[in-house]
Amino acid sequence: MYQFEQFNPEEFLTSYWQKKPVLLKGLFKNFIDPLSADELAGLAQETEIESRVVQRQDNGWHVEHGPFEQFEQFGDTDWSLLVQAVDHWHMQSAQLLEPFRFIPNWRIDDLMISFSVPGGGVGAHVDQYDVFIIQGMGKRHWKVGDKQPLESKLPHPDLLQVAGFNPCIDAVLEPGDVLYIPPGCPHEGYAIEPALNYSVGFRAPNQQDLLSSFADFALQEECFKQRYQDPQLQLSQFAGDVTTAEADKLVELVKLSLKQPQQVNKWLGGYLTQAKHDLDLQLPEPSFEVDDIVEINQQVSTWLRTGGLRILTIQGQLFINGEWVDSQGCSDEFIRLLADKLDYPTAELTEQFKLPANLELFSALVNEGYIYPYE
Ligand code: AKG
Repeated sequence: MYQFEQFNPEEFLTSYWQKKPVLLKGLFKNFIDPLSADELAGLAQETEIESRVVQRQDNGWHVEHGPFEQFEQFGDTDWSLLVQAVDHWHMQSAQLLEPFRFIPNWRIDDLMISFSVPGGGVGAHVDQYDVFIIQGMGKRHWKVGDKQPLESKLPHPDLLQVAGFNPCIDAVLEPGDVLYIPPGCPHEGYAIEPALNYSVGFRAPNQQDLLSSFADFALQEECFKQRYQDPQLQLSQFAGDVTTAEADKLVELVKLSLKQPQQVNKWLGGYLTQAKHDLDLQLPEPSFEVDDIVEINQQVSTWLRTGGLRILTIQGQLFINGEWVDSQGCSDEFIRLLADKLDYPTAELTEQFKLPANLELFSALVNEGYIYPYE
């Protein structure tokens, strides 16, 4: 179980979150890596897991995408292996996200893990999202700047970097140190000795993301079909003109679709629970009957949510993995338990299973591979 040393989340949110970068020295005391460099390399062998190697060479930068069979070809210096969404595949690594849940679950995206040999790094760059970078094994020299005018560079088609920047943090990170970097702040890190780094990434959709997803929802659900009408149309002098009043009415029609809370919540719930990377669904074979669930609940100590699976509520409605889920008849505490926790202790479930609707929904989720028993 990972815990912060002396950290005040309220103070952090007020002073730093989305405002300025900060080095949180020794945020984890006696930090133990949840996996080894070899285990990370093993994950990078899998086709479902997104990975890449970024290498600095005399004549520029080289990027190669996984899966990787071996790494000898990259040599002893100047490269990093980066593996995306490790929390979906490696339970102990997923535990690293837990202390960051003072930020709502829907904002947390995934855990990217990098292994760097000395000199390894991805170069100076800017992210559009907040990130906490945890230093695991080894030491890495990091520089981070406040937002500033920056010149972009594309030394390789898959590598967007920025030219030199003025750092406000310039430090060698040791195991357990954490950097917080708001969106738009340039940063770069080079390993001094073989190093593991953990990037806790966040989601923050932009207008384009939201609008395109809302349009997809409208098409899929065949809703928002109200049409423009103008029974009071007046004669106009200019056949080629759209009047301000007409333009306002058209925009109003768009806004009207956003004023239907039931539909809007359904869209948002589906959108915000969509996984951006594959999930390692724990499908039981054959599927369980309700009675099996009760029996298993007596045999194990807890059940776990599949890594990276997103469960959220919006105004009491439950959404899981991009879908609205019918939770009629379930208790509020049970729904809160499902959405707020990532592990479900059997003692609490025994209590919740007294209500048949709770047990039925839980069984359905287990049979979807969303929740699985853990010793
Ligand atoms: C990031 O997550 O934005 C980073 O810069 C980390 C890259 C790395 O670990 O090499």
